[in-house]
Amino acid sequence: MQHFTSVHDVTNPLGLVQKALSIKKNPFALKALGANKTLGLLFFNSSLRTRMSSQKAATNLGMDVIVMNVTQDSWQIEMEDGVVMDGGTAEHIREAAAVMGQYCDILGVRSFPSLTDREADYNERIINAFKHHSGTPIVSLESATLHPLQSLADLITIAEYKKADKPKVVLTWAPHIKALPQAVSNSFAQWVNKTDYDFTIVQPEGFELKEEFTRGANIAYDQKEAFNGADFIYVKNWSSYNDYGKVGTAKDWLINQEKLAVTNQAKVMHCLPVRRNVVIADDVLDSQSSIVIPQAGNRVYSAQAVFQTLLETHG
Ligand code: AN0
Ligand code: CP
Repeated sequence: MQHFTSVHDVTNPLGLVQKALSIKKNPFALKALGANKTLGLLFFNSSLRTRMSSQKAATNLGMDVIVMNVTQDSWQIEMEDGVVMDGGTAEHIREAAAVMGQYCDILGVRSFPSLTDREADYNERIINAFKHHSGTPIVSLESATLHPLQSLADLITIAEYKKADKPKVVLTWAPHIKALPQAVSNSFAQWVNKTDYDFTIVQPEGFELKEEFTRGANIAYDQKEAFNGADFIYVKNWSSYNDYGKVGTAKDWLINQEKLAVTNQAKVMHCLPVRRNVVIADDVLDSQSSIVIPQAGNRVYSAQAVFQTLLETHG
């Protein structure tokens, strides 16, 4: 594995899920593998889980970690090529990424989309610039369009909780007050499509995700019908891909206990952070239906499986 920025970087995605499950049983076995290796974690945006779980995963592997909030702590970085840098940016990504590559053996990058310029966002300019200029393996800590460390943790969690070989998994859109990225949902779809699970994505008209990621899933518009017999309900808001960045506030899409009645005692998942009683009701989050906390716990083993594989590949 050269980088970890989408499911396409992984030769055997389901094998990586199994590897993470075995790491979870014995997380400190490879303390020597990461000795004298440095992980750099670069945040252009906020994070709780990704930040803490990546640090913990790296520590479990014996690595050193440098964390930087890029937009606050370092120089403002120029992303455009060929510009006269006489404005607010003090340093070009070409130098910044290359210098970070001098200090780090693996670089993780979090950079959210603008949600105003679809073409720029879907071209993944920032993560690709790090790939091109850093000279190190790049791990996505959630890019403009994908969040593969989250999706790997999601598949680990489903593997742990599923009662049938081919559970019915439903990704449902839920309302929100702000424009959120499509990244978590695009990525979840991309990874679940690598399994043989029964997979449905349900959303209001106009909130369909990009087909490149969803191809293979059942696309539905009736939430109640989609929930029928479901084993897992994966809840996420995303802003519109077609009417790019449009916020969806349809309150009747909120997930509550009443809606779970038609499911097969479904477990409810969410990547977090979640706004209570906007996206998911208290009566779900505070019930046995919710597995959002163990799901977040699995972010450690997701990151650890990825860092271990990169260390094994790059020596
Ligand atoms: C982000 C998103 O929806 O992509 C991060 C989720 C892991 N969520 C928010 O900004 C609330
Ligand atoms: N799920 C997730 O990536 O959370 P953070 O944004 O807190 O890292």
